[in-house]
Amino acid sequence: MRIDELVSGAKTVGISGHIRPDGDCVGSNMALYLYLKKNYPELRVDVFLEQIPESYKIIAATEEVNHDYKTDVDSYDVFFALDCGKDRLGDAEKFFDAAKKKVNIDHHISNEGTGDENYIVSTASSASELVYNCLDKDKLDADIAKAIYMGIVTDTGVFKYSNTSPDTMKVAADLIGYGFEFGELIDHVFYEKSYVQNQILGRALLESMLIMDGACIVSVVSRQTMDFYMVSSSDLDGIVSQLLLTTGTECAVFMYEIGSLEYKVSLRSKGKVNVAKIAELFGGGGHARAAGCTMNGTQHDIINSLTEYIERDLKGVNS
Ligand SMILES: [Mn+2]
Repeated sequence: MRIDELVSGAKTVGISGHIRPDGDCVGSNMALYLYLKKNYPELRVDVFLEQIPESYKIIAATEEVNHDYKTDVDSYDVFFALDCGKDRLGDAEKFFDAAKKKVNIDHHISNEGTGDENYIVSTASSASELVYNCLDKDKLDADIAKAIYMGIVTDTGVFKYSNTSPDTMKVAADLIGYGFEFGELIDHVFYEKSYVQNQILGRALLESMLIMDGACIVSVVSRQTMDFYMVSSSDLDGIVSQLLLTTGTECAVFMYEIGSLEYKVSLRSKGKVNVAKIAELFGGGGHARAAGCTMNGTQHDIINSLTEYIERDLKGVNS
């Protein structure tokens, strides 16, 4: 897929990604936005995203993102859905549906392609890596490279998850050649935490429990605790990964309350447990080692439901 060919002749282009944007969503959206603004100054380009977490605002032009989903364009000539299928575009889905040409670039295995033109590679590290593949390398600059790099870094856990391939590293190598402070970027978007983020992390670790003879670690944060520390869901990023760093664990479950008897559940695995399959059973999805879903019930009900499947994988029943 070539972006330059797709926008050839277009006057208006819209871009959006999934609700509750993560680093890859912001990175891929901003990279494409910056690329089009830089190389096609005549083109009207709008990028629509929900509120962007503060740490991702290190990327250029994030203040130009349209958060209220209001536009005077009835039907975009081209509309890009990045890092999701059209069903997860939230308020931008109507723009996608109305667009003259719909383009979908994604790396989620559950996405079969929801555009007229689709570039879906489930083995790719990130949507950002796929966007990079579609761009003309001679038309990039440091700001665009930095946005793509951020998407790759966040979706690979800094080149650590199994979705990191030799191709990913080659793309990353090319990107740092454009010249930006990649060490500072990684610290800022990945390792640095606000004071309250560190507090809630500490609280989640303190209250975690080892189950299944230490093979699985579980932690739950209630709405009340979130309110006490005045944290939002994005402040909880990284907790589940830290839980999985506990020696001897194969699987980590982190959940936080989003409503009455309703929890957002994050699952991580070192490999023996396929957490994507488990999340899918409960209407969620993701990757074999990192997945999530929303579940209803008391925290004990939810843990019991999950542990049945985790245990099955640990005993190798499914393999
Ligand atoms: Mn992604």
